[in-house]
Amino acid sequence: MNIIEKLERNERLEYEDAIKLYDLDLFTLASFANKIREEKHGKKTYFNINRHINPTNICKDVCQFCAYSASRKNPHQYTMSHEEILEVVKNSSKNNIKEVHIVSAHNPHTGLQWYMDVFKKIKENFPNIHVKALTAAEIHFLSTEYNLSYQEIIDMMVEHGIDSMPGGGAEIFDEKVRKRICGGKVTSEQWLEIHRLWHEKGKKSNATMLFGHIEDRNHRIDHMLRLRALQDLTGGFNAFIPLVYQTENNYLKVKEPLTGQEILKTYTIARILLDNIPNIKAYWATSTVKLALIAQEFGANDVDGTIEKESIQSAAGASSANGIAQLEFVDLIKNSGFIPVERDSIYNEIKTW
Ligand code: V47
Repeated sequence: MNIIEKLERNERLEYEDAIKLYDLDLFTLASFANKIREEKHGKKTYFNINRHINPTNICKDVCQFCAYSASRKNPHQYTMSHEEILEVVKNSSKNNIKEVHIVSAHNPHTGLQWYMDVFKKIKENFPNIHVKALTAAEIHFLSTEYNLSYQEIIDMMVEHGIDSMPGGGAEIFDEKVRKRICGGKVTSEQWLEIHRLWHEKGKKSNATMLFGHIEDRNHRIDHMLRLRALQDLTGGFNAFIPLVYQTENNYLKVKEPLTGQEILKTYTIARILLDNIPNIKAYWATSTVKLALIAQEFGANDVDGTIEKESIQSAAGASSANGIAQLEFVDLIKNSGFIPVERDSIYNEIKTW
């Protein structure tokens, strides 16, 4: 049976078939991806009202793609105090945020409690704000730095009020590529193991994939299939987020950035392959707002949040430093023919705009 017949029958594709998907033309892929999107979500597009906080940029690891961490390329080191972080949350709470998304570098100088206690303080002061924090890469760093098991760190996270985990640190799972772009930090197996343990606690998380650097199409397929395999076991991933690689101010030189067509193909393929992950997020900070809106026709049903302040991708050239206004977001989704639905962090619907 050829691949089109398998797609028509909605059959689950394994690696040997899946690597043929990129050879299909974009609109063939889109017709299948959009059908699945419409079956699952109709014309709804989810977004949330949130605030990103990146409390420190001092990092023990050196990822070649990173422009955010303090380094020769970015000499401005900073570490926020808990008071500063709480002040940010207080100000953002006036904008009706429902979530803080807190991700740091791997700072060996602060101590474990600096990482953990701030979550408790946020929960005590703002019990209704969802805390999405600590990537698997941070958990691995804290575990090795402070000689604790992943399980112990995860138990602490729950005790300190973390509600869900963001999907960062996944990059590309292929071991050879990973060694070149971020050798030394959490391995692919460890990333998956940490999310498995988090899901076993009954908690939800997201999964990302950084693409458009030195990986090839087959590495992306392999990445998605490893996520699908874990999701079969746990069901704990809410969303898959392909992050488009931003090229500036880092050590990884990429001659040809991805075309819009290749990015859209990747959304369609994610929607087709990840039959068990409900939401495909076109994270506007890396795709651009315009492409995120177009991606709604190519399998994506989520465009992430208002963000307010973004430091990781904007350091590498993305135009997301100041987030996006709530009402602008709503208008853009509406004007592109979709229904903007504000969601909470675990995809309960809050308001249809
Ligand atoms: O893991 C670093 C990426 C990630 C670059 O879970 C870069 O809802 C592009 O994971 N170009 C952190 N990306 C951000 C992240 C995230 C973002 C939004 C929502 C969620 C979620 C998670 O940022 C890192 C890394 O892959 N990153 N440098 C760059 N040059």
